[in-house]
Amino acid sequence: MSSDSLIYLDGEFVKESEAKVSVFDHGLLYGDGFFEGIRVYNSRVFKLQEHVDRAFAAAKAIMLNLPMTKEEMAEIILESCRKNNLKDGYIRLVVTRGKGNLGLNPRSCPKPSIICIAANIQLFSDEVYEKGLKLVTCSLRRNSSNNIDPQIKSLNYINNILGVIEANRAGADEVIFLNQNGVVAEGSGDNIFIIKDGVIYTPPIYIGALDGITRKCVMELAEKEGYRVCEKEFTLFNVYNADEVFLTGSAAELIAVTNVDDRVIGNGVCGPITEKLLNAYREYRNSNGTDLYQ
Ligand code: PXG
Repeated sequence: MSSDSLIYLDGEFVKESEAKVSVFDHGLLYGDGFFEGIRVYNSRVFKLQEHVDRAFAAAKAIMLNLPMTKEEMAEIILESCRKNNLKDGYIRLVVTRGKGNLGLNPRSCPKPSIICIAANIQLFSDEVYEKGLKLVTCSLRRNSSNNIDPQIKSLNYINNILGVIEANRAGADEVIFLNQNGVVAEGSGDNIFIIKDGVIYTPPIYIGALDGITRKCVMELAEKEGYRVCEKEFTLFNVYNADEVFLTGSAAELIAVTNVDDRVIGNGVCGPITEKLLNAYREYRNSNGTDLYQ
């Protein structure tokens, strides 16, 4: 996005160069807040209601009173796209506890900060979608709901970032996080699926994964295509021996995984069911969403 893009910041649209938050914002000082990553396709915001609902659920979980209704938040997201003439791209909604003092107590923060950035997105090339990703298992475990519940898309993504650093160091594209029991949880910013003997499996959310909006959409599309979809715990053994593995997320959409910890998955390229689901997903997202100009 050009540097003169317009950012929604606490009630007004300001130029990117002037969109500044306080150094006393508890989002910055303590990671006290949450975010959403949303896609726009063909002038339509994809799964807008679902993203707004998830934001409000995060707000409730961290006891942050949003100074607006769900309808008003949806309108901020739509208006951020309109102001920037964004027809295809990526929206980042960020909510922080707001400005306070140097102390953990959120009582010093009278007003949360609401930020909405409408931007372009760097996509993987077609070649990557065909070739698939290389994953490594992360040495760190996914946050457990005993501490930061993975269902909160909190501003504290250090664990996930350390995962990305591990992937970088290993020459891989992404990591697999296990939960505290050694069960497969998800990636650093995406949900995981495996396919075995024509059945599609994904870990249940309660084991420690984000309730991904793409995940849910892909599960519904797969069922419509006639596949059995099971939410079931599985381990790395099941991943290594799967016929196909793929990840889902708003940014990557649905992308094949063809190598995990140096084990080749299936034939080492995007498998037939993954390809079929990717096509179904692309078709669906091209024709669904909240119209910016309706
Ligand atoms: N798991 C985690 C931990 C995530 O952060 C997903 C799964 C997928 O959820 P959705 O609802 O998008 O299907 C996410 C998504 C990015 C980016 O720009 C994406 C996410 C977080 C940070 C960056 O690629 N979140």
